[in-house]
Amino acid sequence: MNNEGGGIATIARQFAIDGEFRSAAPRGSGHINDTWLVTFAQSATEKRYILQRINRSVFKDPAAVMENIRRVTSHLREKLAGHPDRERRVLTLVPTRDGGWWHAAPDGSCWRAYVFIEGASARDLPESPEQVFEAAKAFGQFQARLADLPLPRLHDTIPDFHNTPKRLAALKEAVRLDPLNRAAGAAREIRFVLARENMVGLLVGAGLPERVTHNDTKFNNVLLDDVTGEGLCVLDLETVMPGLALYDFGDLVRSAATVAPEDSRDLSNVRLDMPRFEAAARGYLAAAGSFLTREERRWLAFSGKLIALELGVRFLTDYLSGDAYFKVHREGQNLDRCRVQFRLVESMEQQEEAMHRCVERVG
Ligand code: ADP
Ligand code: GN1
Ligand code: MG
Repeated sequence: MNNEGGGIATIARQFAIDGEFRSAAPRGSGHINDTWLVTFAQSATEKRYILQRINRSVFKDPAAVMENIRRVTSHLREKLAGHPDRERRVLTLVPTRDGGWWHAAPDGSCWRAYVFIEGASARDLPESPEQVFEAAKAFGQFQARLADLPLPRLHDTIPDFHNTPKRLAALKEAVRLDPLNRAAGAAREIRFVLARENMVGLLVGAGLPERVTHNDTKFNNVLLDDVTGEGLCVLDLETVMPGLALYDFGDLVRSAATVAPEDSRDLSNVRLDMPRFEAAARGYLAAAGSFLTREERRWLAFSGKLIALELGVRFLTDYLSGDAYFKVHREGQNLDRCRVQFRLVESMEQQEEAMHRCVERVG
């Protein structure tokens, strides 16, 4: 991902940004979109923005995605009225010069821009339980602030995104088709999933309330303040849509209550880290505890295991299908990612009782 021969400058100029384009550099480590940090000279200073190319094969309806983001950011902004640091606590979309919220380029690609939030960072892995607490609190607050989002219902930007039974069905189909003859080399992982088939339908079948949820609460989708360490702003809003509160807690647990990279090839230090899990539960409940039902609380400890299994299934499906969905930077990376998630599942199975006790203690 480079400046693509000045193409980024041309795209950036489509947005209503004053001043002269200066530079563009790739940003972040997301698996789906392409993100650049772009700089414009404005009088004597430089101002920074985030420019993103929306992945069109993942997000089939960019207009629906952008309408959701627009509604969600406006609502969050209202909720933060009067907050002295409001501009750093919610994403600000930059309109295009022709008054839209996204730019459709002649080559069919779709782009959006945000004001860059200064003095804050997103990390792939937490450095401490305190950082996990802050991220969890920010995601809990995000759900709390969106609980009274006025109707209509948000668009389902990716239908059945966290429908684990359908994710399993897609895996079985990939195994059946096996276009690259990779299934034999992943036989252990396929067996691992089949042995856990009975857990995939538990959350969707639990009769839990539908809420507005983020659905991609990976640790690196929240900015932490560089000075105070506070969980400042939730990012990556394309999958904000109706869902279960537990999807967000579960995804945070699998990405933050851990000490190893998501694609680690050394599985020896992949585990559910209990101090980080406790921090996730404390942070999330500090913000979301007021609205969660007793039934939702009952599933908190389970949700991390389910989302780890589901994500492992998704990585494995993509590996078998030829790595068309998640970006890969080396051969076998999606299989490595799958193995990490499955190792996390095993670790959570081993610590299930302790996780339940922890939720009860902090809740
Ligand atoms: P992806 O879908 O590729 O994960 P994200 O929206 O999460 O894209 O953005 C990728 C990275 O860009 C983030 O992890 C963060 O470092 C940075 N980023 C995104 N938006 C902003 C923003 N408004 N201000 C500062 N940094 C941002
Ligand atoms: C993708 O875009 P990013 O990197 O934040 C994926 C998530 C996965 C995550 C795994 C739209 O998130 O569902 O949990 O990778 N996003 C989408 O790292 O599929
Ligand atoms: Mg992201």
